Amino acid sequence: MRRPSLDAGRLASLAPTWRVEVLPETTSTNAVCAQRARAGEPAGLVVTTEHQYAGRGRLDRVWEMPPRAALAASVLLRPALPPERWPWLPLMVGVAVARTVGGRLKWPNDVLLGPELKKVCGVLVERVDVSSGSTGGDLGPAAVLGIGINTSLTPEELPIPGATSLLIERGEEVDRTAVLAELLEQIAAAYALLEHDPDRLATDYVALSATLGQRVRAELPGGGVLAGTANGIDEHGRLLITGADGVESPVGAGDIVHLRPAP
Ligand code: BT5
Repeated sequence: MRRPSLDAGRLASLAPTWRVEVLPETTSTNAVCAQRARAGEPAGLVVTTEHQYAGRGRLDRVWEMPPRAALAASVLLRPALPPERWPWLPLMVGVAVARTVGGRLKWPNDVLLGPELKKVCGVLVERVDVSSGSTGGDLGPAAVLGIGINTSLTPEELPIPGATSLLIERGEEVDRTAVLAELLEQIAAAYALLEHDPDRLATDYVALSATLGQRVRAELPGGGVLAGTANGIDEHGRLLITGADGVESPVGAGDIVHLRPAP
């Protein structure tokens, strides 16, 4: 199978908005990007690679991708957002990726594709606080937006049965450079909404959600489980789940399992 390298020349044309660096291989683009943020790198850096061999998921899980068969990218922002709007950053990235690949969102930001709504993309957003006095201190906190998109994995290469790739769903070769360029455009657009029109971003998020209206099980970070109907997103980006007892609980972190549509 043809698996071309990323086209660094084409990506260079996205400057000055985005400064894209293509690494031949690396542990984790998020780790590299966070390190650069700590060293004082301004917003707009994008780290991507042909081969990410120690990719990270949420909660210390691993993110796997064969060389050149997937896109791993980390985008550095220095959001000047009020603190209560930071939790919307991961949802904002979900909107941008869903638009890029034509997918739908499982809360908070897994991007699902195809008739069986399988996972084509995972997002890991990390905040980097830099103490004042160090190189990047006066730049304010950074957000590293880590995005992993399965572009041309074959069925045999999928790490879990619930995963899919653009190649599998579209049945045609995927140009990773074009996907990254479109993704960065969509991130710029969604981030502008988060800054200037957060209500509109929330409306867009809801329209792309595959979770709302579903019966779900939330597996909470502390080990608890909450079952019910997902029926809203609150102003902090939390998923609102109404249990059988009619009590509505906001969930701010955890894994959501879709059970079936609510009656
Ligand atoms: C995520 O975690 O979905 C966030 C993944 C973020 C990866 C990007 S790649 C660029 C940047 N640099 C990094 O180091 N990370 C970011 P989570 O929801 O915890 O899902 C992780 C789980 O998804 C794993 O435990 C596997 O079950 C599954 N998984 C691993 N690789 C996958 C893949 N390629 N496609 C679909 N599922 C995968």
